Amino acid sequence: MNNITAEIKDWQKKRNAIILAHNYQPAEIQELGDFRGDSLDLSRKASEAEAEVIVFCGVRFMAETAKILSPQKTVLLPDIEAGCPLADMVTAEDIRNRRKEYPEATVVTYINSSLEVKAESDYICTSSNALQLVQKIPAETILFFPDQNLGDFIREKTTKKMILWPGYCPTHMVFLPTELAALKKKYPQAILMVHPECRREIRNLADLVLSTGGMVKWVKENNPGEVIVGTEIGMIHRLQRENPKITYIPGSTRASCPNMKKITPEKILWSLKEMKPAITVPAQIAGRAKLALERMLQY
Ligand code: CIZ
Repeated sequence: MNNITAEIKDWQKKRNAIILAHNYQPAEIQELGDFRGDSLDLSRKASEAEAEVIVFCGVRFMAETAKILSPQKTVLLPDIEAGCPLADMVTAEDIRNRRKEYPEATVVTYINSSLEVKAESDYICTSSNALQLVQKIPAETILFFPDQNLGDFIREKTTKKMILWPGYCPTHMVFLPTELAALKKKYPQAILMVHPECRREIRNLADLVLSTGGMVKWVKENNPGEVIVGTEIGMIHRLQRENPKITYIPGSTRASCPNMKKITPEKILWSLKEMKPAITVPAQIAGRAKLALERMLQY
C-alpha cells in the first residue's frame, strides 16, 4: 500500500466513511473504492451503508442523488467542479416550457440531470431501466430529457410517442463508425458492446447496447473471448477487475470523460481531512426530486 492510500484508509476510519467509485473513474480511484458501480447502484450502497460519510468519486449529479437518498449522511464530492455537460444541457425552466407545449405528456428524465431538473420530472430513469420504465408507465406521450440518444434508443423499441430533448454526452459522441468497423475487422470474434448514449449509427453497428451495469452482467454470464467496449474508457478497468481473463479493446481511446478524471487520490485525502466539499440540497427541491426517483424505484 503506498503512502497516500494508507493515509486515505486512516482518515476513512477516523471519519467512518465509505468511498464509492463510479465505473468511469480511473483505475487508481476504482481501487480505492469500497464499492464500484453505476450512479444508482452507488447511491443505493450509500443509503444502505452504516457509514456517516460518503466520499462520492464521480460527478455532481451522482453525489446529489446519493444525498437525496441519504439526507442524514455527509456526502463529499472531492472536486466540486466535476460536473456533467449532458446534465447542464437542460434546465428546470426548459421542462416547464415543454410541459406547456405538451400538457398531456409525462416527463421522464435520465438520472444524468441536475436536482432542479429531477424535481420538475414525473419519473427518473437510468440507462438500464429506461426502456422498461417507459413501457410500463401509464402514459402514451413521453417528454424525454436530456439525452437524445438514450431517448432514440427507446423510441426504436416502443410504440409510445417519444419527444426528445437535444442533449448528448460529449464523451459518447467520439465513437466513429469507421474506427469501430476497423476494430470489428481486426477482431472478428469480438463482441461489440456500446452504451445507449451512443448515436444511432454507432448503436446499429453493435452486437449489444447496454448500460454499464448491463455490460458487467453480460460479460460475467457469457464469458466471451474478446469485447470491444463502446463507452467511457474507465469501464475497461471495471470489466477487467470482474473478469480478468477476457480481452477488452477500447472502442475509442478518446472516450475519456474529463470530469470523471478530476477526482484524484490527493483530492480524496483532502476531502476527508477537511470534510468538504459537502453536497447540500435545498429541502423542498430534494423532496420533489426524491419523489421522481421513488416513482422509478416502484417500477
Ligand atoms: O447511471 C450511470 O451511472 C451512467 C452514467 C451510465 C450507466 O450506464 O451506468
